[in-house]
Amino acid sequence: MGQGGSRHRAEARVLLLGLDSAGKSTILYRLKYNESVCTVPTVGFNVAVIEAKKRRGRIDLTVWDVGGQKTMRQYWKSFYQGTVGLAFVVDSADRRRLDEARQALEHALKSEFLRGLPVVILANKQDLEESASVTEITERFNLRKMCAERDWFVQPCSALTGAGLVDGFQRVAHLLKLPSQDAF
Ligand SMILES: Nc1nc2c(ncn2[C@@H]2O[C@H](COP(=O)(O)OP(=O)(O)O)[C@@H](O)[C@H]2O)c(=O)[nH]1
Ligand SMILES: [Mg+2]
Repeated sequence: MGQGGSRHRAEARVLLLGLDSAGKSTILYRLKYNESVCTVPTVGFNVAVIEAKKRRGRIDLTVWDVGGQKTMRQYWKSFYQGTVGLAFVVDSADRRRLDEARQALEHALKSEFLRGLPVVILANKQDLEESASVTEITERFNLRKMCAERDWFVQPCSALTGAGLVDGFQRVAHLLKLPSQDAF
C-alpha cells in the first residue's frame, strides 16, 4: 500500500461459487450493468469489479465467477490463492438440490486456501414463491457448525429484481480482513 489516497482505497479478490444455474452470472451482470440479461452456462469465467464501503474508505471487490464445468475445476485452485472472501450462491427455489449445494459448499470450504475466510451465502431467487427462507437454508446447511471457524452471513436476494445484492456484497466487504487492515 502506498501513501495518501490509497490508504482509503483497497482491492480485494472475492470468489463467487455455487452450483450451476444458482444465478452466479446473473448476479454479476446485474451488479455490473444493473440490468438482467440472458446468461448462458459459463465456460471460462466472468469477472466484475464492485465498489463497497469498508471502514472509513472504499474497497473494490474483484468478483470472480469461475464456472462449474468439470474442465474448469482444475483451475479453481489458482483462483483460490489470493482470495479474501467468498460469496456462495444458492438457488433457494430448487429444494431438490439444496443438499447438493450444501455438499459443494462444504467441499469448497475444505480447501486450505479458503481456510478462515468469511463466507456470505446469497440465498438467491427469493422472488419465487417456493423459495427457502434464510432460516431454512441456515438449518439445512447446518451453517453454525459448517462455518464455526469463520464469519458467515446469509443474505436473501434476487438477481431478477436486484433486491439484496448490494447488501450481500457490502456484507462481504464488511467481513473480509485485508492484509493491510491496520493502514485502513
Ligand atoms: N426467478 C429468478 N431466476 C433467476 C434468478 N437468478 C438467476 N435466475 C435464472 O436462473 C438461471 C441460471 O442463471 P445463471 O446466472 O446462468 O446461473 P449460473 O450457472 O450460476 O451462472 C437463468 O435462467 C436465470 O435467468 C433470480 O433471482 N430469480
Ligand atoms: Mg454462469
